[in-house]
Parts: sequence; C-alpha cells; structure tokens
Amino acid sequence: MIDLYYWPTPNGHKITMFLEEAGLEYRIIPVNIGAGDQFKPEFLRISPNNRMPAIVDHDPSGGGNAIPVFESGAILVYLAEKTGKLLPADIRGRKTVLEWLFWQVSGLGPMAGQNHHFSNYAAEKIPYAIDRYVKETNRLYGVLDRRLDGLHRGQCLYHCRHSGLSLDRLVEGSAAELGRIPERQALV
Ligand SMILES: N[C@@H](CCC(=O)N[C@@H](CS)C(=O)NCC(=O)O)C(=O)O
Repeated sequence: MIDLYYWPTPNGHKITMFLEEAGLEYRIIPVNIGAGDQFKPEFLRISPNNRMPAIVDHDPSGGGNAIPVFESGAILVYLAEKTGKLLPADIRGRKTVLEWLFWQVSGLGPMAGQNHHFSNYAAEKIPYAIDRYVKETNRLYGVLDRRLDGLHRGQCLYHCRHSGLSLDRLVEGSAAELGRIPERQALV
C-alpha cells in the first residue's frame, strides 16, 4: 500500500495519474496547503521541503522498512522503477524520459508558477517580473508544443517505438490529453 500525501494541484495530479496508470493500490492523505498542513512536523518528517506531493511506500521492493519519497520527479522515478512501468530500461529511451522529466520539474513547473504568481496573485504588479516570467513560460510552451507535435507526427524518438505510455508523456500530458488519445500504443 502506498500513502499519497496529496492536494489537488498539478504536482499532485502527476502522482495520481501515475498510480492510476500503473494500477497501484494507494490511499490519499490530504495535505491542505491552504490551511498550512505542509508545515506540520509530522509531514516535515516525510517531506523536508514542506511541499506536497510525497509518498510513503509501505511495501517497498525487497522488503524492509517503509520508504518515504518527496519531490514529484523523484516519486515518479521511484514508482516507475518499482513497477517497471513508464520508464524504458534501454539507455536511449530512459535518457529521453529523464530529459523531459527534468525539463518539466526544473523548467516548466517553476516558471509557470512564478508567472502565475506575478501575473495573478502578487499584491504589487511588477511589470519587469511579469514580462520575464510570461516570456519564459511562453518559450517553454513552445518547446513543449514542438515536442508534442513531433510525437504526433510520428517523429518520436527511440523509446516511442515501445509499447506503453512513458513517464515523459505522463508528465507532459494532461489528463485530458490522455483521454483524447485513442490508442495508447500509438503514443510510444
Ligand atoms: N518541486 C516540488 C514542488 C511541489 C510544490 O510546489 N507543491 C506545492 C503545491 S503544487 C506546495 O506544496 N505548496 C505549498 C506551499 O507553497 O507552501 C515537486 O515537484 O514536488
């Protein structure tokens, strides 16, 4: 059984999407980030960065004590290695998936977050900050568009030839996109 410390945000959805796709049994433990649950000491022991998502795997491969994992990218790789799903074993496919996974967690996620903060939530409207993050987010969406366009045109890279949905597509794609694609095998 996997405990998922979760709140319904894009970072949380990444993990529920994986768990559903892989058919793993899990239990959701809500972390209400609006109410400050992420700062509770018991959560800090699992997620030292005070952010959700995090998981605790009570049935780790090879047995032993339960394993806590924080950071969405690390959780996805952990689950992929645990199940053998969505992360190709071959060197080329694996590196491609990890490239796009790292791209998402280090680029698109944080930049879109800053964009939304300065554009929508900041009490003081700072044109320089808004311009900087809007431009960078647009650039990243352009990168994503070209990647998805290439995949849809059948120009996908080595790992795409293998069956199953891979982790980079899961991270890039939205739930809507997953539902839109008729044949999963056609994806990868
Ligand atoms: N790098 C982290 C980011 C996680 C993250 O930003 N989580 C947000 C919700 S999407 C959060 O917990 N925010 C709580 C806060 O800002 O205090 C990951 O990929 O897991």
